[in-house]
Amino acid sequence: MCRMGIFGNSIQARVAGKGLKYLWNKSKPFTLAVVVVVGAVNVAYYVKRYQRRKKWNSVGQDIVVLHMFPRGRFCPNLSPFVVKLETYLRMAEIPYQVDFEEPLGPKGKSPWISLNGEEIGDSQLIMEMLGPKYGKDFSSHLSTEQLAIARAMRIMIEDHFLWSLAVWRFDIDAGQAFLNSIEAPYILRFVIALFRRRIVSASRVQGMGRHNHEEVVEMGRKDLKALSLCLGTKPFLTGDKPAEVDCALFGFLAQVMWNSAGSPYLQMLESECTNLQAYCHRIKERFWPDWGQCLNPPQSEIVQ
Ligand SMILES: N[C@@H](CCC(=O)N[C@@H](CS)C(=O)NCC(=O)O)C(=O)O
Repeated sequence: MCRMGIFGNSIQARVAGKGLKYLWNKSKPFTLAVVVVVGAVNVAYYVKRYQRRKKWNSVGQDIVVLHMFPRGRFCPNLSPFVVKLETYLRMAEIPYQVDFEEPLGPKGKSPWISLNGEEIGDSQLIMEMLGPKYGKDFSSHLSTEQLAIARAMRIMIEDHFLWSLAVWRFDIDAGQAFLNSIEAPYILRFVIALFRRRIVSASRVQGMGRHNHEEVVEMGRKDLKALSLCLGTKPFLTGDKPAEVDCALFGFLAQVMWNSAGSPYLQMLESECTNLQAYCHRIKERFWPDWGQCLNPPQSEIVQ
């Protein structure tokens, strides 16, 4: 159901109004039955929504509830932005709980958080809000030039490589590696098939989806190469210490490492860009000692 509830916005309300008028002229009892059923569904939706919020608000003061899609089989999440934010919560040692019941938040995207009754969307905005609130700044020692490079790398990965990865995931690979990376019942597989079509058409609107597959892959490879060169032999992007930018980079590289079997990007990490592979393992070992437990199904031994 639409997150705003049935007839939750004015266009929908107008279309519904016209539809009801038409039905009313055709058959009054049938129209009344439709109104009762739709009303009941709406009430049930809002009751459930209210109950969930009551539960999230009772987790405790200053404890973050992180809302996300279901866990993956090889990586804690198939959304790079979820892995980014969860890695950050771990790095900043901010107490949090996870929720899978409502993965899409106030901006219609995942991840989002609830904190002390407030609902906040967007991984980056959330991190920028949590840092000062919990007194965590992992970039305070960086020069303005380092900060500028970190931002450029993050945007390259989150706003450009994202599309090369999305086109590979949902178009070139037709969702195969994606579906293999998640325990999905058949109904969810159907939803994912619809989601896949949406992403492919979004990639055309964005522009990446208009290139041929070779061009898309080459663009993604160039991004990874640039990131690999920028990382060089440093343990983390900006030096010896991990910073916020590493969470974002890890979120994406983790998708390549663990959720993109057979991709040209994974091949690259295993050949030309082994420093990115080592970087992934470094961050995983440091912030995800319970990695196996965060998979679905949980794994007791270390999954590479
Ligand atoms: N800028 C957002 C991007 C989040 C995002 O694009 N999430 C995707 C999953 S990777 C999503 O929720 N997609 C669902 C949709 O678009 O309906 C952030 O940093 O949180």
